Amino acid sequence: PAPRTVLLTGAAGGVGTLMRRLLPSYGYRLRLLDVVPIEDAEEGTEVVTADLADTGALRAAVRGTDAVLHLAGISLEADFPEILRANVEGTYHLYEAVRAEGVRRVVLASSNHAVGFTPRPAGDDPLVPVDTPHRPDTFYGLSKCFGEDLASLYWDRYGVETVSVRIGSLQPEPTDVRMLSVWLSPADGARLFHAALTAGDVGHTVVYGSSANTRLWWDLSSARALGYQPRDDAEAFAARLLAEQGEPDPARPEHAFLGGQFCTDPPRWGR
Ligand code: 15L
Repeated sequence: PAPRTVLLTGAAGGVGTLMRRLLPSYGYRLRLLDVVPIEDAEEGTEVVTADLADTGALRAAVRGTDAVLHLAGISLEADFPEILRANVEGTYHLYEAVRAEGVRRVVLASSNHAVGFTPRPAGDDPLVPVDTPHRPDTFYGLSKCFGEDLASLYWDRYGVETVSVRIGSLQPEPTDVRMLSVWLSPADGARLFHAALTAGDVGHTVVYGSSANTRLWWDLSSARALGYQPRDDAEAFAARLLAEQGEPDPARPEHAFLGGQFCTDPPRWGR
């Protein structure tokens, strides 16, 4: 049966806020979890305010759900102890709660920064495949590599299914030339998460998360195999962004790799 009650972790964050508005139209009943209190939840939506380190509260939040969309964690670079606590230990606590409560599936917010030091394809180069080796560009990206491997372990050992989504840039509009390649529109994000929540027998599947961008760098075929049909293309924003910022110069290190600025001068959490 299709999942109905879905726990959304990190529901107060950037992606969480967009998704909690879009996913109910697919028929989901959302339970929202965040360490930050959520005051503006839709009528009738359950809200849990808890840290992932509070294992009792986390188990109670997971209990009775059909699936978890795990977006919680630090979303930029930070010092290693902070990444360790929020992203590494936090994701471990989430999977332990899921295993203990018998929840069948997790959709995990991984990131392109798990493979951020992969060179950008140019000319006739093939798109970056989903099984390209991990090449994290930050401790943040390294924590996403950990999350993917944790998901693999919990599938092989405990039969917990995961779709790990290496999200590009999920925000309302592309704001720089890199996003002409990696943008995931909010509407396509909801389509992709819905596909990841409902596709049959995913085991542990890794997919890239972006719209059908003309300048795509990576291979969306594993996402399409789940039933994802993107409708948006960042190219609609290309003329304006290229006029403002110019064509990216591949000789510059911030334009040489998938991760962009994360490879040179990563934006930091909380600053
Ligand atoms: C990410 O993983 C970050 O969470 C987000 O803030 C963006 O920077 C995005 O990647 C990106 O690559 O644009």
